[in-house]
Amino acid sequence: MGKPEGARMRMWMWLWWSATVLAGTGTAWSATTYPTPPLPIAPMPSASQLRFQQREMVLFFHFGMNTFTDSEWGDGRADPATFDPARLDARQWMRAAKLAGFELVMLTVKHHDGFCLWPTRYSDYSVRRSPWRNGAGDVFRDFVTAARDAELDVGVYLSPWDRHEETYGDTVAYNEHYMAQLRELLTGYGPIAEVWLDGAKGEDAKNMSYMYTEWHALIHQLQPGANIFSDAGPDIRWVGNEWGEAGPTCWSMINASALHIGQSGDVLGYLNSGDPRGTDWLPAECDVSIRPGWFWHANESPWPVETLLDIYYKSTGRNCVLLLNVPPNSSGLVAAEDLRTLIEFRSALDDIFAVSRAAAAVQVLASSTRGGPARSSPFSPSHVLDDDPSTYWAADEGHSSAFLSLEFEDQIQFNVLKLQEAVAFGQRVSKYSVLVWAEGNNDRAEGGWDAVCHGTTIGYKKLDRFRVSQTRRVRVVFEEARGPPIIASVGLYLDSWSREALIRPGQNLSSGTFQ
Ligand code: FUL
Repeated sequence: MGKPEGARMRMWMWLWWSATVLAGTGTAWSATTYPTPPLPIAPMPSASQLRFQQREMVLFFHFGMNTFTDSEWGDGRADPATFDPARLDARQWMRAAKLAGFELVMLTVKHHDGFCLWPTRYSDYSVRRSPWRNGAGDVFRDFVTAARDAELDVGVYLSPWDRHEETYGDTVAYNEHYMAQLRELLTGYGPIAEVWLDGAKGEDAKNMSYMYTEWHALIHQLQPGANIFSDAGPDIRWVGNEWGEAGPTCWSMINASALHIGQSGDVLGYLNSGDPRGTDWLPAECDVSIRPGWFWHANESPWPVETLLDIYYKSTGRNCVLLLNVPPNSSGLVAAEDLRTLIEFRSALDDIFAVSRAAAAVQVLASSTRGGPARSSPFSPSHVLDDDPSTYWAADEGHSSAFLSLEFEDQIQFNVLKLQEAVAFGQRVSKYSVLVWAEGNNDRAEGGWDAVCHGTTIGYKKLDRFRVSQTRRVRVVFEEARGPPIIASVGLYLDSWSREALIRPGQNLSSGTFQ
């Protein structure tokens, strides 16, 4: 039989009281009514793709025979005796990576010329035949050891096009050769976080087919945590240019069936912006060099830090990962001027993003919140201010347009907005605006909202720059989305580094995001 009526009543009162006290004011949930997290909207990222996006930047090192021959695409005929980096010190490369705040470093262990930076058993065109360390050196080993010591993850670029290897042109023999080299690299050097493959090929290249399906399967078999980059994935896609610029609209989704490695000429725009109806989660990586060339050349210098910042805003700040190349010089060191630029780049980023003005908000209001507007809600709008990417505000079911308002006690000043979706639930927002409240004055007695920026996609991270605004109230209106918006973070910053006129490769300078 049940408990007597009085005891049952007291139990319910106690449950109600403890839930209310624990939850603070407003609606409280008992265990049975606790609102569930929202349904994701497919496609969704894998764990390693999420990890990839959270890194935000990767440091690329182009180093090899080209470093000594002043070339970009070696023909595979340079004498191995030419490779002799007298002061090679991979620890210095890692110091550069750490100072600049990178977590993953990637090396070109073989570029198109076929010269191998590790003593492969499958070719005689390698460091083994060079005078460097009397042929007993292994650049990749040094690289991996230094990276592990510095707690950096490792990626590897093994060029499919090989201008030296004599089996190149024979489909079966070369695929066997390439896969044997992949095996050496993926079994002999510990965990590999990224494998970078490209479809680049000269017009004079011998005709043959690469067995991508088998390559990809082998990589995932040997290194299940590795993301594979190529024009077409399967884990990371190319952004469609080599100057590090994603489209202002950039979805992590795309239809991979429309992409083919090495045949991206017709789909550069598609790669650049992704596809809201895409069935595959394939976030983009934006490769760009700190200098005009991918390899080090004595007569080239790094871009100014303002250019790097602009690249950062247009890659990391557009839902992509920036893959920045810093080519070590012929002594085997990152050149002093590159190091200086990297350090300046880091201090600019720290200077801009260290303090979010949004953190001073006394209140964050939302047009709706999943499960109801309780302060203790697991989906409360206040989560957009914490630094925890796993907490988020979720608009209520059925509300694919919604807004967040941040209220401040004192006026704040900012010219950069950061928005982050909780992309583990799929990418959703396709149109938003940012409004600031203008206090009443002679022209406008009542005050009103002014738009400072309009955007389309958000994704893992979106950064917008606009004129300096001063206000006590900021409202982000999510106008259109594939479902209720789920926002992990809102940040407001003051950037005094960016300039409207920037010198950068391959870009129309008048098309900045300033308004
Ligand atoms: C391209 C190559 O042809 C360039 O030399 C460079 O390595 C760049 C990152 O990828 O496909």
